[in-house]
Amino acid sequence: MIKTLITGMSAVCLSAAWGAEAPAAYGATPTPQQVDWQRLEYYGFVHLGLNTWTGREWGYGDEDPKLFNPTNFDADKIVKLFKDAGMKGLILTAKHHDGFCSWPTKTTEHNITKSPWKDGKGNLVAEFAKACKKQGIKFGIYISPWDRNHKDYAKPGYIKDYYEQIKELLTGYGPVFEIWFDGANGGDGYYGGTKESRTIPKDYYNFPQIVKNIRALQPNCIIWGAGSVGDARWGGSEAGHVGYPHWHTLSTENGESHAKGVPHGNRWVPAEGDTSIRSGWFWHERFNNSVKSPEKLLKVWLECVGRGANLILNVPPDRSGTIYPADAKSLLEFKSLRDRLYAKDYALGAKTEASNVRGKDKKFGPQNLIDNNIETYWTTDEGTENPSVELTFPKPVKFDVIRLREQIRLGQRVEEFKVENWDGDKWVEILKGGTIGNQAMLPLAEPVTSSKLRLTITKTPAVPCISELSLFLMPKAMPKPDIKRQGDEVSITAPEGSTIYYTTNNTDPTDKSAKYSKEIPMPHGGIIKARIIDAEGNLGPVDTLLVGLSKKNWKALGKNEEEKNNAKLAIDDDWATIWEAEKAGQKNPATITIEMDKPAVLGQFSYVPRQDGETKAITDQYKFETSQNGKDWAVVAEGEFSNIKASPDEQFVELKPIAKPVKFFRFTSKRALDSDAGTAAEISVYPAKKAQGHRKK
Ligand code: FUL
Ligand code: CA
Repeated sequence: MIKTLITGMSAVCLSAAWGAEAPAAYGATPTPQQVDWQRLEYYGFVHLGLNTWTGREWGYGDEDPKLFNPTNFDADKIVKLFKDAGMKGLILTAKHHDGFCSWPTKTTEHNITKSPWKDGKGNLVAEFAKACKKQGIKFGIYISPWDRNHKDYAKPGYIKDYYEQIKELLTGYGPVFEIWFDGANGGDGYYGGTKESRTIPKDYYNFPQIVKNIRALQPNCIIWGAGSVGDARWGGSEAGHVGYPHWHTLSTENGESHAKGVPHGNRWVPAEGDTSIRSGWFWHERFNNSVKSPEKLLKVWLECVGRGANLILNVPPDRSGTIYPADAKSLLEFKSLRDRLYAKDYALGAKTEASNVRGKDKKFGPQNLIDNNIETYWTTDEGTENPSVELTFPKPVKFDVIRLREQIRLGQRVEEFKVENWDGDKWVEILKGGTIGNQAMLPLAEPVTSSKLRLTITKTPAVPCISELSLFLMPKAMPKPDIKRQGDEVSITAPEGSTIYYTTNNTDPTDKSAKYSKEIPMPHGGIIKARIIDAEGNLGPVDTLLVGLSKKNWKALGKNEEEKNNAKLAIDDDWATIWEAEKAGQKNPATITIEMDKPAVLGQFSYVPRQDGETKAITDQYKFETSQNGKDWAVVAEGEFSNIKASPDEQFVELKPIAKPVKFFRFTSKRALDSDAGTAAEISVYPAKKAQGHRKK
C-alpha cells in the first residue's frame, strides 16, 4: 500500500519534470488588471456638459450652469446603443476643463444642482453608472485636472478640492474601470472671476499621491495619463490611430513615444487611441455633417486595435441628451462591418507544424496558435534561430488580414516576423511585420489564396510566445467619393466605373439626384454632398463639403511684396502651403488682409492649421474683422481655437451678423503655440445663408 502511494507520487513528480518549463517572463510585464483592460479593446467616450450648449470645445469657466438641460436624456438608451455597438464600457466627462461638475459635488457650487435639469436634483454620473451596471458594461470617469472655473486653480487650495472630487467619484458610484487624467493645461480662464492666465507649478497635481489615493479606493481602476505614474497612456493623436511598430512599454515619460512606445522599455504602459465619431468632442450642430463613415471607423480600428492598443470612441449626446441619428447609424454600421470582418477565421482547422517546440512538449506546440484560446501559446527552446510554423489547409483559403497575438503576460518580445505563402514550388513573402504584442492585425495589399502558409519569427530578444494566429477577409465596403474645390468649381472623384450622385441642397443624394459627370461651378460657395450608388442600388457613404467663396480673384494685401506673397499661401486652396508670419518679419498680433473680388455677406470663416505634423506656431487665439472699404474695420469674431494642439483640424467660426456686404477681411493671429508669430495653412469664408456642415479632412 505504502509502496503504491510512493510510486503514484513519483509518477506525478516525474511527469512535471518531463514537461518543459515555461519561458521566464521577459522585461516589463503587465499587471493582471492591465491584461484585462487590454482585452477590452473598445469602449465609448461621452462628452456632455455646458460646452454642448455654448458651442465651445473648451469652456472658459464662466458658463452658466443653467444652460445644462438635456430634456430627453435617457442613460439606458445611450448605454444600450454603446452595447449594441460592441463597446465594453463607457467613460463620462464628469468634469471637463470648464470646471462644471455633472454630479452634486460638495467641493464647488459650479455643479449640476444649479441646473434646471430635474429641478437641480439631476446626477449625470449616477445615471450613467447605474445604466452601465444594469446592462453589464463597464463605467469610467474623465475628470479634468485643469479647472478654468476654480478660484484657487494653480494654488494649493484647488488640489484639496480636486482630490476630494476624485474621492467622491470613486466612492459613490460603484466600480470605475478607468479614470482619465487629461494632459491639457491651457493657462487662461475665469478662475473665480480673476480672468487671468495661470501657470501651474512643477508637479502641481502630485500624481504619485493621486495614484496612491486611487489604489486605496479602487485597486482595479486603470489610471490613464497621470504623468509618468499611470497604468495606460495616450495613443499620440486625437485621430484614434497609434503608431506601428507598437510597444506597450515606455521607459521615461517622453512625448515622442506616445504613439509607438519604447522598444523593450522598463514600464508597461499600454496605449489607448482616442477619437470622436464627429468633428469636436462635444456635440455641435455645425458638425452634423462631419460624422465619420463606418469605413473610416474601420480604418481607425485597424490602425488602433489592430496595432494592439485600445480604442475609445467618443459619441457625444446632443442638447436633447440623445445621440444624433447620423452618429448612431454610423456607429452600428461600423459594428456590422467588424462582425463581417471577424465572421470567419480561415486559420481554424489548419494542420500546424513548427520548426521547434519547447522541450518537444505538446503544451507549447503550434496547435495553440489556432485553438481560439488566448492563454495557450507556441514557444521554442532557448536559442532557437528564426523559428517558424507551417499551416497546411485542408482546402485553399482566401484572406487579406493576418492577426497575431503574443502571450503578453510574459512580456512583449517580437520585433520582426514574416509570413510567406507557398505558391506550388517556393515560398513567397506576403507580409513583413514588426511588433506583435497584444495583437497585430495587419491588412495585406491584396487578398491571398493559400494552401500552405509559413510564419517565421525573424527578430526577438527572447523566445517567442505566440498565442494566436488568425486569417480574415476584409468586408467589401462601398468607397466614399472625394469632393474637392478647385478655383470656381467643385470636382468629385471616385474609383473608375462608379456612378456618383450629388446634391447642393444639404440632403443626402439618392438615385433621383443629379448624376455627376463634370466639374460643378460653385463660385459663391454652398454645400455639396455626394455618394456612390451601385448597379444594385446599394448606397455608399456620403461625403460632404462646405464650399467657401471662390478665392480665384482675391488679393492678399500687405506692406510689401514679401508680406503679400507670404499671405497668399493662406488663400491658395492648398493645405500644404503655409502663411508664416515670421517669414515676413511679423510678430503676433500678426495679420493677413484680403481683398475679395466681390462684396459678400459673410456668415462663417474657417482656419486650417498647418498640416505638416508640426504644432509650433499654430495660432490658438485669433481675431477676425471685416470692412467695406479696407479702412474701417469691425470685429466679427474673436476667441480661441481650443484643443488645436491635440486636434489640428479645420476650425469653423461663426461671425457676428454682418448687415451689409463686405469686400475685405482681416485675420489676426493674437497668440500662437510655442511661438510669438502665427501661421495658417488656409483661411476660407462662407456666405451667411445656410452656413452649415463641414467635413473633417
Ligand atoms: C483633450 C481635451 O482637451 C479635449 O477637450 C477632449 O476632452 C479630449 C478627449 O482630450 O485633451
Ligand atoms: Ca495653403
